Amino acid sequence: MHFDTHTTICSLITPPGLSGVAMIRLSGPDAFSIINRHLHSDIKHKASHTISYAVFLDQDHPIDTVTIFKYDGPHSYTGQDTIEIGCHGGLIVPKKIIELLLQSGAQMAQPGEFTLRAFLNGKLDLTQAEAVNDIIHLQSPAALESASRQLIGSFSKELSALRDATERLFKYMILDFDFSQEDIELVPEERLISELQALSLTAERFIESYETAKTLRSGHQVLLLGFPNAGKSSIFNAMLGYARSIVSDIPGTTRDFVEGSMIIDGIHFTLIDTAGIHEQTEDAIEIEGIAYSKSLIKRATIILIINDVTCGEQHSQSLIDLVQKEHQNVHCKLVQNKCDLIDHTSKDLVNLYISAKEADGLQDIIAYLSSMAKLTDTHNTFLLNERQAILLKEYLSAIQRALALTKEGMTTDVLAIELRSALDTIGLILGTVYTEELLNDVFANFCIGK
Ligand SMILES: Nc1nc2c(ncn2[C@@H]2O[C@H](COP(=O)(O)OP(=O)(O)O)[C@@H](O)[C@H]2O)c(=O)[nH]1
Ligand SMILES: [Mg+2]
Repeated sequence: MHFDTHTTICSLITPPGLSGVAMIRLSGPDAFSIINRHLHSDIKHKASHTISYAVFLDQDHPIDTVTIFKYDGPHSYTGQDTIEIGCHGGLIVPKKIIELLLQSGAQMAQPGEFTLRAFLNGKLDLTQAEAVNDIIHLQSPAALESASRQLIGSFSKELSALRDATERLFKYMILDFDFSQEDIELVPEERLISELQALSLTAERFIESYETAKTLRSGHQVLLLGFPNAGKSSIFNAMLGYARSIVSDIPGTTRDFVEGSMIIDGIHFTLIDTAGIHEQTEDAIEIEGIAYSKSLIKRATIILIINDVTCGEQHSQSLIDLVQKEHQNVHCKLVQNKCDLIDHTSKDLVNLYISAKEADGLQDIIAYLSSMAKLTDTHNTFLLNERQAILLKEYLSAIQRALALTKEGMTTDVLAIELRSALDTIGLILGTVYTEELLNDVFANFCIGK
């Protein structure tokens, strides 16, 4: 990652390929002089935040008719002088324009570099920069509310409030220690305890929302698990409404796994069709598939155990036992399939009774998944990521250590050390304290042009 902001960088900011219009961004101290080399008129005289029509030139040769968006720094995304060129899309024109901008002194932007500059120039804090990437990669419509709240800075605001409260207490402790030589106690112990408890509660509330954020971010992984021939692939296909998997009556046809996506109640569900679990198989490829099924059990958030009801309702009990052994916290539902072949008078309310062949009961599976989607509170959640959650846990540990020390009657100078480290973790979340390594980690997942 380049931390030097003195260069002028450019890249395509829309997806490459056939499109009516493509956008190219050019940002940095020489943005205006570089674009000037390709226009008839001087862009420097144009007012900021205006759009003009122009012909983009290679020497005197016209390349394309374009629109030029001008932003004077610091009033731009990156905080630097910025030009956005709207040219015609396709494979040739945007590439040619970028080539010419590079020849005129621009450098190719690295993935995330525009947002890195926005961060370095104080336009965004680190949680907002992370939200930019989140918004681009969202899979669940229900996650948009949390991501956009983070983008406009609501999460930063709450974190800053937590930081300010921690800092106030920290300053009291320093003062208190100075006065303690004169036997004056500035902060009574009960007040200290109640303030530390309040900080700890706020941090706990944030950390709790991480679990919800994980679901919002990645959706649910729904594993279809069952013995060969139980009808997993048939259910998978019926649910996705189109044939993605090979359906056959030879046991063990699905050798690998196939994924399909669906959105239910705003939450993204990845449906995973696996190879059947069949311990006696001689077939090496299938054995590999089985080992993979076991590893998929660990990754799943929901497991549908597909049972061929003609083999008996209890036929898949060993699979339920296996799931419970491998992954205790997973939501697991038994689906009795091939109900068209039996007279199922013994239907109960806990299991699902369906026929993939006759597409009967599929709505019950969808209703079950929908009930899982509704467990996710989409309105009161920040889209915490793993980095933020880890740092918040460190914050919480420091506050809890301070709390324990207070109860042991430790002097405030010792408590202040814990509060100092708590403050540092919030600084790392917001990016007021950072290292190049931290920024590399955060921006490594960005796409080019962002
Ligand atoms: N009668 C009936 N046959 C089914 C049903 N579901 C699947 N099958 C049949 O059972 C066989 C195995 O299905 P498949 O989906 O490949 O099973 P998998 O090995 O679990 O993926 C195929 O011949 C399907 O047509 C069902 O609900 N009723
Ligand atoms: Mg199959």
